[in-house]
Amino acid sequence: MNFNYTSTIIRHSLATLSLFFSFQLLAGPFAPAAGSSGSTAVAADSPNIMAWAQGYLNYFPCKSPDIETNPPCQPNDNYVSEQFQTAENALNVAGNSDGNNIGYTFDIVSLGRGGSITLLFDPPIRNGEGNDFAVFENSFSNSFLELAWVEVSSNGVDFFRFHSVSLTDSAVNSFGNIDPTDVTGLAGKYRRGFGTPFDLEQLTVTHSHLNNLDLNRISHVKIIDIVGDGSHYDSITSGNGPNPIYDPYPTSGSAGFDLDAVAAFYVAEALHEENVPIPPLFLSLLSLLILLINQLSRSFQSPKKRKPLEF
Ligand SMILES: [Ca+2]
Ligand SMILES: [Ca+2]
Ligand SMILES: [Ca+2]
Repeated sequence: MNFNYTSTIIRHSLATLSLFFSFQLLAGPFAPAAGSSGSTAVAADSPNIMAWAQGYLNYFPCKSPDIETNPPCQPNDNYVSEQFQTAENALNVAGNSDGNNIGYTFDIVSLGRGGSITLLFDPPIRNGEGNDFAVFENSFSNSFLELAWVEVSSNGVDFFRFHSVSLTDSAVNSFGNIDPTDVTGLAGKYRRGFGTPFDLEQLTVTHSHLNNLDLNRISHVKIIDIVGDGSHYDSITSGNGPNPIYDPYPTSGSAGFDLDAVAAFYVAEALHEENVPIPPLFLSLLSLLILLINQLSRSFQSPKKRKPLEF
C-alpha cells in the first residue's frame, strides 16, 4: 500500500470537509434557496395553492427616499418607473395576472422605496395546518433579494406584522447579494416563480395580543417595502438585536420590492353571499316549462273530475 498516496487522499478529504463545514458555518440558520434541501420555497404551480389575491387597495409606490421624515410619494420624485406601477399585475396567478402569461419577471408591480400595497382575499385566508399563504417576488437569482414586511388583517383596519430576522451583517449595494439563510419572516426570500410562505399561527407566538384579528378570516395582506440601507430593523429584541435589515440599496426603475402575486393555501367561506342574478334566458325557459306542465296536466285531467256544466 502506498501510504503517501493514502495520506494525500486523507489530507485532501479533510481539506474538503473543512471547506464544507466552513461554508456551512458561513450560512445562516434559516431555510435555503429554492431547490435546496430544507427550502420552504413554494413553487407557483404548487398543488397546495387554493386561491390567488383577487383585489387590491392602497397602492402607494413611495417615491421618497426617506419615508420616515418626508411624506411618502413626493410628486416630483420618480423612484418607480411608470411601467412598473400597474397594481393589477399583483393579482391572480403568479406570472399570469391577466391571462397573457407575461411571466414572473415582468408581471409585477414595484413598491418603490418604502412603498406598500394591500392585497384582498374573498373568500378570506384561514389558518390551516402549517403555512397559510405565500408572497411571490421577481428576483432573477437566489441571492439578489429585495425584501418586504408582511402584515395581515381581518377587518382592513387592524394590521399585524410577521416577526422577522435579518442576519445580513453589512450594507448591500444596488446589485449586491444577500444569503437567504440569513433571512426569515420577510417576503422576497426566494427567486421568481417561488413564493415565501407565512404561517398565521406564528402570530399567536410573537404577539402579546391579536385584538380584532380573526386568524381564520384574513381578508387583507399588506406588503411593505423595506428601505434596506440599515435604517430599519428586524424583530429581534434580545442579545444585540434588533438587527438592521440590509437589502440591495439604492434601486431605481423597478425600485424596491417587486410583487408578482400572493397565494392562499387555505380559504374560509366567502365574506358575503353572492347575489347572483338569474339569466333572462333561464327565466324564459322556466316560464315555458311551467306553461307546458300546466297544459299537460290539463290534457291528462280525467273528464269525470271536470266540474259539470251548470245551466
Ligand atoms: Ca397555519
Ligand atoms: Ca425591485
Ligand atoms: Ca403577477
